[in-house]
Amino acid sequence: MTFFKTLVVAAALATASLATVSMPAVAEEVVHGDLTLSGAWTRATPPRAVAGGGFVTIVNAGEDDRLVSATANVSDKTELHEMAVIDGVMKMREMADGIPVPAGGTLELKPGSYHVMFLGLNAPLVEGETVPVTLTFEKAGAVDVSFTVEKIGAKGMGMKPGHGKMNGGMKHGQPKN
Ligand SMILES: [Cu+2]
Repeated sequence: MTFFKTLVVAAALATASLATVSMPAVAEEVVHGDLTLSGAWTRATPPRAVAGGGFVTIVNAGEDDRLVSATANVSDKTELHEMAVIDGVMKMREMADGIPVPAGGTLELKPGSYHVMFLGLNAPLVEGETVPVTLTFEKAGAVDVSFTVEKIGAKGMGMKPGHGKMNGGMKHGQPKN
């Protein structure tokens, strides 16, 4: 019995320390029908930034679906975007028809690729806070996900050239050609 008690105490201690260490970094996982959404995050923004990007991984265990819209109250508008290098220039455009989520596949919104775009931020995104976002799918319907705000410059170094400059002044959603 003493041995068992010791084990229980050890387990409790381990759990306690784990919780303390891992809390800030772990984003929630949301299961909605055949869809599993995980690792939702966005990036803290400097004081006068007008836009921010949101990222999340969507695993689809079911039929073909499509992410058709995103809504959030941190910004005037929330759009679905694609970023890609076209003729050597990093550009982004709105995915007006949404983004396919293939049957049995994964849609990854990540820096340098597809992302949720918060346009016209009402206030800077602050590290450690969360941004509630509703993602709507053609078939699966609406799913609420909390995006964790990570520090400025977090992860996705590939996104810095595009979004960094964009925040500084490049007109968004208006490719030059
Ligand atoms: Cu964008």
